[in-house]
This record gives sequence, structure tokens and C-alpha cells, in this order.
Amino acid sequence: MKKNISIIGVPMDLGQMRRGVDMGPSAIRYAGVIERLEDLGYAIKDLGDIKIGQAERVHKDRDTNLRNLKAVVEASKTLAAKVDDVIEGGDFPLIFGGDHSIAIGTLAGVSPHYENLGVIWYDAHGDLNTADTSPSGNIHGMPLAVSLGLGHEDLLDIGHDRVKIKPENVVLIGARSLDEGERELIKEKGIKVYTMHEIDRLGMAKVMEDAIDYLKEKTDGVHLSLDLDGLDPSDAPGVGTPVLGGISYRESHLAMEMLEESGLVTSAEFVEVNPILDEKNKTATVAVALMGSLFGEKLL
Ligand code: B3U
Ligand code: MN
Ligand code: MN
Repeated sequence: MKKNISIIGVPMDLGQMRRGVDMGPSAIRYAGVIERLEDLGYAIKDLGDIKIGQAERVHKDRDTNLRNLKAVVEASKTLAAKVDDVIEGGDFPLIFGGDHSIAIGTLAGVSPHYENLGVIWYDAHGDLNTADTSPSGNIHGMPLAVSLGLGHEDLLDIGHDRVKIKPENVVLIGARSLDEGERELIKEKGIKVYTMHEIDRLGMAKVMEDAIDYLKEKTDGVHLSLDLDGLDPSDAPGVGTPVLGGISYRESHLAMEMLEESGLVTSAEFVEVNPILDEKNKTATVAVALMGSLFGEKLL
């Protein structure tokens, strides 16, 4: 039986510096997501957008290099509670960003429901920085590290446990821009990464087959965190930090179809859609098409 889907919008733009990503949830709704998923036979509840606080004025005396920390913490707590409610109620949580800092709240809400949550991090970046390694102070470059239990106390304190996921339950797909500290962390923790090199070399079908096998064995639920900048900027131009040489639209569809066939994914978020930087809502449209595949749309 198909689960009902509950949608939560998170108009968060405080985890990075380019305004406009707060309009991501509207752009994704405008691209027809509800109709598309209803056509597949799902009952959809749109829970609307959560409230996001104000951007901080930079204070000389603040004790952290993390931008907008307080407002990000507040929003993450609200989001975690909502996601928790959705799962408690038996629905599939589908979250629309917003910048990728929202994954801190999403995972805080999802992880207590599983003994061994797996995570697929589909992204050009590692999002594995901490305050010490971050070149930017932008929290959207940190959510995966935070979920592993590394980073600023206030971010770790969101949700029940400080550690939301185990490093061996994480798979990165599409990485092509990693900072020095992130590379070290990947090696130290033995995190599974399929960079663009592996995708080129093995092909997306083999990469997904391996990733699915890897997670299937040890997890009891898998969260898909899909950053639209994982895709090539020619297919998804409306993102704040585009990186050349990304995953194609076609490869991404295949990845979503294989995930659907696997039946592994138990929650998902689509982040970093910035309609101000986009071309005629192309990136939101791509996000919705990928959701179609993730939820079982077939060509024939
Ligand atoms: N790794 C860099 C850049 C970055 C991370 N995530 C995005 N960009 N989208 C940082 O600022 O941590
Ligand atoms: Mn990201
Ligand atoms: Mn990214």
C-alpha cells in the first residue's frame, strides 16, 4: 500500500548568502508537484511553510563564525517537530527547501524513528564542514557533519540525540567540490562517496546498484537529501553554488527510478532551488520531475 505524503515547505535562506532560495518551496509548488503526485495515486497533505526568522545583523562581539546561527537553530527545531509528527502519523515526509541547512532539522525529526537510518546525500558538495573547517561560515555547508554529531553545540542539541546518523550509513553521490577538512573527514570516518569520477567511470546504473546494496544491508530506513546543485548547472541553473560537470537530468531520473524500485526511501527533501537565479522555473520543474520518478512515475 502506498503511503500518504505530507509536504512541508521550509523557506530558509539563512544558511548561505544568496537571497531567493527562500522562494524555493513556492517555485516547486508552482511547478505542479501536488497534481503530479496525486496523479500517481497518492493522497497529499500540504502542511504549508514553516516560519523562518530574520537574518542577523553582523555583531562584532558574537562568539561564532556561523552566520545566522540562532535563527537556523530555531527553524530547525520547528522543522524537526513537524517531521516527527508526520512520521508519527504514518505519512511519508517530503520537504522542500530552502537552503541545505534545513537537513539539520529534517534529520533530527526523522532519525529517532529508526535504529539505523541511512542517508543518500545527492550533492556537488560534501556539506561536511564544521565551524573549524568551513571556508565560508555558511551553515548550508555543514548539515551532514552536524547530523554525524560534529559541529557547533547549538546545532547538535536539536532533536533527541546528538548523533543522528552513523558514518557507515551515509552515501554521497555527485561530489565534485570538497574542502580540505571535508576530505579528511571522509577518510577518517570511511564515508562512502561516489564522486563524479565514479559516476563517469561506472555509470549511474552501477553506482545506484552499489549504493542500494550497501544501504539495504544495514539500514531500516533511508532519507534522500537531494541538493539540486548535484545536477549539472545546464540542467539545474537555479542554484546558489553551481559546479560544472554535474549529474545529468537523465542520470538523475535513472537514480530516482532505481530508488523507487528498491523501496528503500522513507523520507526525502529537495533543496537549494533558487527561482531568482533560475531560467523560467526550470530547476523547480526538474525537481518535480525527479519526484515523479522517485514516487513511481513510469514511461510505459
Ligand atoms: N563547501 C563550501 C561551499 C558549499 C557548500 N555547500 C554549498 N556550497 N552549496 C562551504 O561553504 O562550506
Ligand atoms: Mn548541499
Ligand atoms: Mn551543494
